[in-house]
Amino acid sequence: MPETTIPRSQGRYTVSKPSLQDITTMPDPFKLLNTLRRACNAFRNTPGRRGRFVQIPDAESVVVAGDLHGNLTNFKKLLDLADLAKHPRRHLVVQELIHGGQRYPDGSDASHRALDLLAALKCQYPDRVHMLLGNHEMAQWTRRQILKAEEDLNQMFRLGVETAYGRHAETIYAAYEELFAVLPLAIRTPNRVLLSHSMPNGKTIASWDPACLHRDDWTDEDVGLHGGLYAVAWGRDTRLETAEQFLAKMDADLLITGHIPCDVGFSVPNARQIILDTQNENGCVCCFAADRPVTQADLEAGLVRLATGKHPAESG
Ligand SMILES: [Mn+2]
Repeated sequence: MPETTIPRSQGRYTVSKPSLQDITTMPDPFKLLNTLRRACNAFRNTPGRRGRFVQIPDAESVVVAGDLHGNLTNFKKLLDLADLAKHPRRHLVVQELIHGGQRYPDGSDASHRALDLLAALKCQYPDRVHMLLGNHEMAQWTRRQILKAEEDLNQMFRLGVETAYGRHAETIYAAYEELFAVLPLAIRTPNRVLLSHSMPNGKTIASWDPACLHRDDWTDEDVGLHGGLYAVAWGRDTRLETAEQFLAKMDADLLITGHIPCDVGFSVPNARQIILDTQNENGCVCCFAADRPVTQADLEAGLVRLATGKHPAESG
């Protein structure tokens, strides 16, 4: 697949033009619809789920990725690395699958294909595959405008669904919205590692109420600019004191988030938190034991760069 890096003024995405074959091998829309609906049910029925929070009841290990933004190459590498078939007590967590630089020849956003892959995986491993709602999915779902380089990302996503599914696009798009509506925003592993896309910022954390995560329903206020769910998807704070307050409210010890771009695939902003970014060629994930206590150093030791399959320190 030929790749070109678009000019800086258009953002940091790498644009890939899929071949004709990619387009002609789109899944049958009726099969996809069935898969998406089954996946939605599986998300609703995930063991340990309460509202938009999942307490993983039992796991030997967890593989968690940062933002993927439609990068199917990295998504497939992640699946190879996680190898869920061979590790029956391993869980996989992905986040922020949509928007970004993966485009159809007409320029529309091809990132919906990552949702298709996720849905198939959720059907295959309903108890062990998870996705965290990112701010981009939240924006698409709540129709809050999100721009990058003056491009309306929600509209580009819709156009991509139309490019792929033509007259079935509206029905498929509605199924994606249903999927967004059931995705959790926080997951806690058995050994108290909290996984979320982001965290509320320092100004709001004191008044932020985790109850918003424990309800199945939500209000416009929850997902609005000052809402509790909005804060978990859109925050930009990475200070230790904020992370500690968030972890205390979520009854967890360590935090792994995405959301913030990291050129080297990860960042360690404070003594409780690791940020993962899995969307580019340096993309990293974290693989860690979930059946025993872990430290921040253990989580750092579990970093893997997808391109090399090695710890980023060994990847050069
Ligand atoms: Mn994000």
